[in-house]
Amino acid sequence: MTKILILNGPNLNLLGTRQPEVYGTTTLKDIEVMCRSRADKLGATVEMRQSNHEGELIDWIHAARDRFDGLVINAGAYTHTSIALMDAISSVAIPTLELHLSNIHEREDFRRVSYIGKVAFDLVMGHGADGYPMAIERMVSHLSS
Ligand code: CA2
Repeated sequence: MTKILILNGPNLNLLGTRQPEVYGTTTLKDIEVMCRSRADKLGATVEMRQSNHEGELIDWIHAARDRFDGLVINAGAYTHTSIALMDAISSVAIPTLELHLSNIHEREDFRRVSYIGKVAFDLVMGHGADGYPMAIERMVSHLSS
């Protein structure tokens, strides 16, 4: 069975509770339920985690090496700053999909740079919470092709 790890970076624990005009009203827990349901339909399993700490995200990526077939990551603001996360993804060589709630190409200039994008095979952005099950779908189809 295909096993997918979904990682969420800093501040995404606040989803659904602050700035609903930017990030919507769906909580991360709701998103986890949506992902699990989509994965079930596709014969896959998902594990979802969130951390506000770069090092913890890196440790989880390292540990994913022999445990997961694919990584879906919304690295939050680390997307635009973290060469360390990019290197961690390269080092484990797990197929990785970059995910964002918002369209990072239509926001501030500093959000246009993505280190995650340099090591990801695909990008889903601008679909809010619906982007998560969409990303699961794309990951499963990538892994089966
Ligand atoms: O659009 C996305 O998914 C982002 O990864 C979200 C990050 C942002 O820094 C990236 O440029 C794009 C910010 C996550 C903050 O999440 C919050 C959620 C609710 C309330 C406040 C922040």
